[in-house]
Amino acid sequence: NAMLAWQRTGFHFQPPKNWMNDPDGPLFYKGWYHLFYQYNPDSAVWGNITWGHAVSRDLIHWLDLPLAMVPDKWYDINGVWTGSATQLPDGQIIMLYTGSTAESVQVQNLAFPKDPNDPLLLKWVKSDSNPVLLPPPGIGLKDFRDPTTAWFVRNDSTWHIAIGSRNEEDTGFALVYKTKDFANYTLLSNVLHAVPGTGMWECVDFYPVATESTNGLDTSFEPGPGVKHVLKASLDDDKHDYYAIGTYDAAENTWTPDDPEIDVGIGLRYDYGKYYASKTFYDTEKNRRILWGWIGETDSEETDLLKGWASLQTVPRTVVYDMKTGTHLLQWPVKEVESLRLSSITFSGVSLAPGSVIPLDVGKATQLDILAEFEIDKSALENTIEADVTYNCSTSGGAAGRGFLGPFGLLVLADKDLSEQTATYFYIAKNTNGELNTFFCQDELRSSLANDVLKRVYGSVVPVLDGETLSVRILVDHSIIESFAQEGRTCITSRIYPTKAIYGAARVFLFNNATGAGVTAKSIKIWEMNSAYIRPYSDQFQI
Ligand code: DQQ
Repeated sequence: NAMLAWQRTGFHFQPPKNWMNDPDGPLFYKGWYHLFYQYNPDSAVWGNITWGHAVSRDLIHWLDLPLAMVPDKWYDINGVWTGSATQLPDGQIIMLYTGSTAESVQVQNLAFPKDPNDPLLLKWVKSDSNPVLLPPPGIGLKDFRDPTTAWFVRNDSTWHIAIGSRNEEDTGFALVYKTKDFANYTLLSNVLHAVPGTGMWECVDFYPVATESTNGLDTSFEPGPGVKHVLKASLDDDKHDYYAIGTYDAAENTWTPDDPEIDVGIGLRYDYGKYYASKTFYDTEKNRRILWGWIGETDSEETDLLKGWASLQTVPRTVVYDMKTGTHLLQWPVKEVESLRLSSITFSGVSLAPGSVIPLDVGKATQLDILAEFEIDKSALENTIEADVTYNCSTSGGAAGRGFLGPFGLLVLADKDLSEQTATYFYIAKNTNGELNTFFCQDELRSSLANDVLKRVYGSVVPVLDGETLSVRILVDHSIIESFAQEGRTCITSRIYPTKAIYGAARVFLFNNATGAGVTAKSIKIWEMNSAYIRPYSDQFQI
């Protein structure tokens, strides 16, 4: 089936076949980036979870290796679930992961590379001490999973790890354990942080960010001036990844959000689209922090079984503190992805009158990297007294809903008649005090003529500072669209399944559906993207 075949992506990581979910234990080791991932070797639906494993020199081209770990012990017989890697100062790698037992009890386990001299880390050994942690008293046997990368705490010379959980009142939180040897642990008496009503915290991530530079920081970097800590939880209840920026007090074992109104689980999301179970790691090679995220499917399970695979990983993103807003992180595709850029076409100063749709002739349009900048007419902004004060991407009419100052943006994976199109757009709302709120949204409602797929309008407010134009980057790759507004302050990922806007029929348009404002697309640069290779490993392979 050509339509289903077309959905496989060109430059996103996906195993050759079958089901994948969370990224696990990412790290850089002896010249190779390692990505492990939750994987069902038997089918395109979740189950029988093992650790798949792939390596790359550049985070773009991948060799898919044999399974790293399979459920073969009593403590992980029901699945080798999510975990994280820690690299000790002497180079040793510690892998901690959750095992699900035959009774579905969640326990934490330790594994090591069998041969630390093997840069590919092909073979893994599970520790004789396993399980190293059982759910502590008062914690549900199924509410104890996904250990973080460990960080070293100097005042008591121990390594600390966090594990997500919840209580009976549905407060989500991160438990913290300390250890010297990764086999014996002590539970700290208070939790790192808790937020009422957020439910089970999956895949907790906890890391420092520099507030005065864009360098990444090692996970053990000491709290202090010029450093803040990010706490992220994946909420099992609503399947989104929420982060907050705050201050970590290692001696007290507490983390406090800068702004309690945008705390973990109630404030900012890494990505407002289909995105979950993400995890960062510190790239020792290039001194940056890199974020992986699992992008599930929004089509039906039957279709996934038919096509024989399900899920993608995002293009890895660098994460830095946004020094301009001080409230957000900035996420941006790693610069290596630019090595896939082929020819480009530039457009500049394109006027978009209210109600216009303008095709952009870019040739092949199924693998693209798009950079676009927009400016809305100043007079319209100044003359409007009030517009769409209560706008909300998800409940709006999407790109078809017309307001005074939006929507305007791009249509990608569109066919020439626009019977299929996905809109990435800005929408400006203005309150009675003249304050502007800019929304960044992605509208999937007309992304596919198929009716067994979920289609939504995603998005949120994006801060736009004085003097900034509205800018967006969009990575288009067959069935995935990853969009980044204002240098990555707000991000949206969509899985979409066009039936007509495929192969040579896929096109790009600019549009302005505002009723009251002209918009200028100041500059648009569109690259056709090459494919990355993702090759299965063979024993013949020579490093
Ligand atoms: N996926 C894993 C769990 C984790 C969940 C199981 C998040 O460890 O909590 O595949 O997607």
